[in-house]
Amino acid sequence: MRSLSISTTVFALALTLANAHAGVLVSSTFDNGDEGWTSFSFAGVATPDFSGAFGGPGQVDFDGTSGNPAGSIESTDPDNGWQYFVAPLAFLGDQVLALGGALTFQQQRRDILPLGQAIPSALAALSDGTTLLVYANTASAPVAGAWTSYRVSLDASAAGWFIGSTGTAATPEQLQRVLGNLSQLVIAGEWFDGAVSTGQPETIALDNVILSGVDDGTPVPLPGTLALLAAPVLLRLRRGRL
Ligand SMILES: [Ca+2]
Repeated sequence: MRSLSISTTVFALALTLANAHAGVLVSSTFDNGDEGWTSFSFAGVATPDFSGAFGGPGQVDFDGTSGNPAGSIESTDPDNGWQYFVAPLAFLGDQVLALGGALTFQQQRRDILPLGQAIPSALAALSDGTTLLVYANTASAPVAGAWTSYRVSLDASAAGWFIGSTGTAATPEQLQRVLGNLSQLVIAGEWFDGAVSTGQPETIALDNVILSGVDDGTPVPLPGTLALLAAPVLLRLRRGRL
C-alpha cells in the first residue's frame, strides 16, 4: 500500500502547487534573461505624462545573480523623464481574464539615493491604444537590500484606476475593455524625480512580475516560497515516511 500512498501524496502535492499557481496568466521571473522587458522615459514634471516621451525607449540590464530568487532586471535612470519598465508582448493582447485579479511585482533599490523624495503618481499604466488608464500610487519606494512587494489591483470595480488624459475615475467597463486588448503595460521604474544632476543615478531592480486572474490578498507567490512549502513533504517522501 505504500506505493499507492506515495502516489496519492505526490498527486496531492502537485495539486497543491497547481492551486498555488491558480489564476496566473503570465509571469516574468527573469531566470535566464530580461524576457523582452525594456524601459521608457516619459515626459512630465510632477507627474508622468504617458502621452509624451522625454528620453523615449531604453534598455534594461539583466542581472543573473541577484533576484528573488536569482535573476532580475534593473533600470538606471538616464535622464529627467519618468522611467517605467515596459512589459513584453507576452503580457499584452487579450488579458480580460485578469479582471478581478492583480498585477504584482517586486522591486529593490540598487543605488544609495536618500529615500522619501518624489513618488511617481502612477504605479502602473495600461492602454489599449485608445484609452490609457493609470493606477494611482500610494506605495512607498523600494529600499536597498530587500525586495518590496507591490500590488496593482485589477478589481472589476476599477478602484484606484484613473483615465490618463482627464484624471477622472475609470469605469469598470473601461478597465475591462483595456484589459481585453492590451497594447501597453508599464510599471514604475524610478521613485526619485531627477537623475543625473545628483551624480548618483537611480537604479531600480524588478523581479517576479505576475499578472493573475486571482487577487487573494497574499504576498507575491514566489517560486522560492513554493519550494519551501514543498520541501518538508519531499523530505518525508525520500525518507519513506509517507
Ligand atoms: Ca528572479
